[in-house]
Amino acid sequence: MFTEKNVEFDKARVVILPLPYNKTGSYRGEVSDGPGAIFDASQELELYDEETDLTPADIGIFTLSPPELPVAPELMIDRVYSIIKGLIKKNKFVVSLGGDHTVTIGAAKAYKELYPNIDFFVLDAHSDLRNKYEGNKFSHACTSRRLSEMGRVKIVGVRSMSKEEIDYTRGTSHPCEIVYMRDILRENRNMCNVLEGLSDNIYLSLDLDVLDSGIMPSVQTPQPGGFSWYGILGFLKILIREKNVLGFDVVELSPIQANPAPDFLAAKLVYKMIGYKRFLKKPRNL
Ligand SMILES: [Mn+2]
Repeated sequence: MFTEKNVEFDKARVVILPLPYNKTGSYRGEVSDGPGAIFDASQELELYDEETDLTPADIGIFTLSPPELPVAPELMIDRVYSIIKGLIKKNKFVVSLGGDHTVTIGAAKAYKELYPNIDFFVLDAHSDLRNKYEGNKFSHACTSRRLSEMGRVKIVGVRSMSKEEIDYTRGTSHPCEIVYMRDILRENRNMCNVLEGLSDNIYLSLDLDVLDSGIMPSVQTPQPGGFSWYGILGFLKILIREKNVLGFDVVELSPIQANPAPDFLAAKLVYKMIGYKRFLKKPRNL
């Protein structure tokens, strides 16, 4: 569904940008296959959404061809930044599909430049706050650290981090806050509390490993104890209703051939998020 045959680029309000980048990933898997697998699975989904009783695709969704991305992370980030900046200026709501989480840095740079008061909301099992990982400042393990150098970042769903990372959040000079998954599950932090202190304008980055590894094994570094399907939907609904989400990415899908269910989950999640953005937020919906 992510490209309806009768939708032209000029008429589409939502543009899907596949970013099959895989330079810095660790452990295993081909994260560069993620956007293609999400696109393929999207073709099998119903256009009608039974939850909202509406058809989100009516807005016009157009999927771009994957751009040529340089291998060097700094150059890739610059390329992603300029593509996304161009799309925002054309009044497109951009949905980026990774690929390695590093692509988020390019997207964040574009949004921060055009919306200086924007905050970054990251859903991720990992805090990704290392300054360097294996000597690389642009590893996927450093994404939120790079975001925190651009603006305020709230990282939600965390259940794995290093001592270096917790020490960084305890420093006073960096506008960075962690919300642990265990606290969300204990329900001693409801969603409205989690949104406290954030700007109205939000850029959202969703690393699929924030989901429980039982339903989302197709990631490079799976973590137990994450969001359920209805858990993440409930969370996203409140975020999208309460805040002005200006764009988002869904990253780190590393498809497992023998198990396509996570690819379908990712495609459906993206479509749900487009639907929520369109129908829950008034008057600033899509
Ligand atoms: Mn992660």
